[in-house]
Amino acid sequence: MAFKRSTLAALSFAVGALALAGTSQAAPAEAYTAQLIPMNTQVTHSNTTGEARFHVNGDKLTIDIRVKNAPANIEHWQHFHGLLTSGVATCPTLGADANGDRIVDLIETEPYAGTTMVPFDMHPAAMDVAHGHYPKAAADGSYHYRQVVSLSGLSAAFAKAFQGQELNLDKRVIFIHGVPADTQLPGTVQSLGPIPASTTLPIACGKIERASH
Ligand SMILES: [Cu+2]
Repeated sequence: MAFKRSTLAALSFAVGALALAGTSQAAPAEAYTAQLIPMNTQVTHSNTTGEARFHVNGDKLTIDIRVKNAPANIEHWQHFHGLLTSGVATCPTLGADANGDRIVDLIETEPYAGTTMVPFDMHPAAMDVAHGHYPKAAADGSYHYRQVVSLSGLSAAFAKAFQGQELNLDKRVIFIHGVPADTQLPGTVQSLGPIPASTTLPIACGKIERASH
């Protein structure tokens, strides 16, 4: 009797495991990546690079961002930005420098990349761009940010903030921002409201593309 019961238990466990394996194979996993390219290197005096990866599995969205050669020992704001129309955002080049100060500031990115949308801070779905806690670069200028969020939760918060729009990651760009607060920036460098230009200065940008996996 005891033997039979444990055999049955083992069998049902095996069937359960098979069903689980089948489910995960059938789930439409989606992946996106962005290669981060440096911006405003004459201010940062370094080439800030890196990679962002997004992986969707069921309701789980995993956001994984690795950055190298960012200004060290400071927090770096990071978000995806996008257009409020259905258009596709692009990373601005030096041609975006409308006022000729040779710096592409946050406001000058808007015609290309649109508006700040989702913060990659500790609570992306809270959508609190200005008060979030962002990752801090180590002494060598590197950091690794990883968050797993509910896709439905983030999508709902996003739709509420942006007139029913969908996340549409492959229409967005990711920006890494921030130089030390004591950086001497020309007065022509614009920022968002009362936020210092050193906090919002873009230092890297990457177009988010759909990846096969
Ligand atoms: Cu941003």
